Amino acid sequence: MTLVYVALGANLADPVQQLNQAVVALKKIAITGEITVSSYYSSTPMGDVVQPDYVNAVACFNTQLDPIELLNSLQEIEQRQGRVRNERWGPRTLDLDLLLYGLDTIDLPRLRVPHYGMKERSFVLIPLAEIAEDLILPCHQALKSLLTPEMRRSLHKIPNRN
Ligand code: PH2
Ligand code: MG
Ligand code: MG
Repeated sequence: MTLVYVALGANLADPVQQLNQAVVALKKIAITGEITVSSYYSSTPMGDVVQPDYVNAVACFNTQLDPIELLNSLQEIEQRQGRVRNERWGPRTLDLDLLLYGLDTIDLPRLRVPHYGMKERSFVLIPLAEIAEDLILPCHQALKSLLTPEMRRSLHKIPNRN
């Protein structure tokens, strides 16, 4: 059994509803159906593509799936919710990124864990810190040491039901 952290993001087709639906799906792959989900946050898009603001959150749960099985499950959920893989960093109905798989470091063609961009992204670190404030990353860095006041200012909590 492994404790995993997954980042959720959406900016199309009713993003809050997309995240709500994804949370229901994640519960089905979590042991005993228990997951912890951060608040939902509105965040401006990272990258150069002009697109709507994102709704982002982070979820954490225990699973018996191995990393590739978990990745397959996450991609299945994305696809069920209408994800079309097109532009890099472009808009999407649902993005589920595996951030952490226990303390494992994974470097496979399909899967790099910890997620390569997580240490710089406010829309990952702020919700992650909300549900795991004392987390130590596999590289031995404390999550708290990565947070800056600018990161905190860049995100806004929003209601998780609409
Ligand atoms: N995801 C992207 C590209 N840009 N920007 C924000 N704010 N949040 C995201 O989840 C996001 C993004 C591609 O995965
Ligand atoms: Mg992704
Ligand atoms: Mg992503």
